[in-house]
Amino acid sequence: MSASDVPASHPRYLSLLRRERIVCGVERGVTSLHGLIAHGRGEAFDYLIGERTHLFATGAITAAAAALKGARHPVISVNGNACALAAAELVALAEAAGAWLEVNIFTSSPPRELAIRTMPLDAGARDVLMPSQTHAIQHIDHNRKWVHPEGILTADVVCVPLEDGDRCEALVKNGKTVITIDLNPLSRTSRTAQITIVDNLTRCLPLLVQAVREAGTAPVDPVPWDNRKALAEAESVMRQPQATVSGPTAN
Ligand code: PTJ
Repeated sequence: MSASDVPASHPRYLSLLRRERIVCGVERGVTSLHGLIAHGRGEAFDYLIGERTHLFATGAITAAAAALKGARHPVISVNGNACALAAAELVALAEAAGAWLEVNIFTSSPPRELAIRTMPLDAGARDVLMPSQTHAIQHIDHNRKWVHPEGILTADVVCVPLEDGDRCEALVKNGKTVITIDLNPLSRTSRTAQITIVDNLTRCLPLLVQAVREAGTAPVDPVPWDNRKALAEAESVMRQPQATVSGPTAN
C-alpha cells in the first residue's frame, strides 16, 4: 500500500505522504539512501514539536523573508531531500524572492545532480544552476565546495534547507547570510546559520513564500533576529512532554 491509497482522513496522512515523496525521490535517483535516514531523523524531531509550526518558526520565517527580499543576490541551495519533498514550493520561493536555485549535494553524484535539476524545471523553474568544476567557496575541502560563479559564489544570502554543518559553517565564513530549515535545533547547521527555521520543510515553505510575497516590491529593512533565543525556545518546547503529537498545542 502506498500513501496515495491512504485516505486524507488518516491521522498520519501528511507524514505518510512525505515518506512517499522521499521514497519516490530515491526511486527516481533524486534522493540518496542516506536521505532516508536524514528524513527519519527529521520525523523524530517533528514529533517532539507536535508536528506544528511554532512561534519560534514563524518569527524566523518573517526574518528569513526580510533577508531574502533585502538581498542583492539571493540563492536557494537544493539537495536530494529538499527536492523530493518540495520541488514546487522551492520554485515558488525562488520566483517570489527573485532568487536562483542551485543544486548542491552532500553525496557526490553527477547523475543525481542532473535528476535533481529536472524536478524544479518540471515544476516551472526558469533555470536551475549546477555546481561548476572551476569555482569553489573557501573553508571546505569536500566536493560541496564547488559552486556556480553566478550563483552561490557571488550570493549574499543563501537559503540551505537540510544542510550539513561543515558547509553551513563554510558559507558563513565566506561572508554569506545563511538561512536554514532544520527540525533539529541542536544541529551544527542550526547553530551556525544566522536564521534557522525549526520546522518541517513542507510546512514552513508555503508560509515563507507567502511572507516573501507579502513583502511586495518596496525596499525591505532587515528584521532583527536572535537565533540563539529561538533555538533555545525550540529545545525547550521539545523537552515538554505536552508538546508531543498527542498533547495540546504549544502556541
Ligand atoms: O542530497 P544530499 O546528498 O545533499 O543529502 C541530503 C541529506 C539531507 C541526506 C544530507 O544533507 C544529510 O545527511 O543531512 P543531515 O546531516 O542528516 O541533516 C539533515 C537535517 O535535516 C537533520 O537535522 C534533520 O533533523 C533535518 N530534517 C530532516 N528532514 C527534515 C528536516 N528538517 C526540516 N524538514 C524536514 N522534512
